[in-house]
Amino acid sequence: MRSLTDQVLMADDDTPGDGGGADTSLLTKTKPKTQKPPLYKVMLLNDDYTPMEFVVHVLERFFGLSHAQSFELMLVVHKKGLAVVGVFSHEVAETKVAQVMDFARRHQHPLQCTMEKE
Ligand code: TYC
Repeated sequence: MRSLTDQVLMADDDTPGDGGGADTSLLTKTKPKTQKPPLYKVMLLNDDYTPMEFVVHVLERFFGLSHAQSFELMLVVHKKGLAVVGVFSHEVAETKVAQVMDFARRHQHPLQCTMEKE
């Protein structure tokens, strides 16, 4: 006597001697449709007028970096011309850019912040 489990397992295969039935054992592999949302790099651009301390403050305030990390990153922008200061979803990146641009404008500094799809 076959167990109930074995009977259920045999019910849909083509094992000879088990009474036949359609062979559904060849499964088509389907790609899981999980698409990750695009990410955006937020960049700070160098200029000749924005004070270094102001940029350090921006990095601490809007990007959650420590004072030491902010100072290091500010120097990268200063020396290289620009640097990625964070990678975010489209909505968060847009908010960061707007916050930085508004803060710089209110303090009358020409600091520029932009975003770009990764
Ligand atoms: N170059 C500026 C200065 O010498 C400092 C600076 C750094 C400005 C980074 C902008 O994104 C910037 N005062």
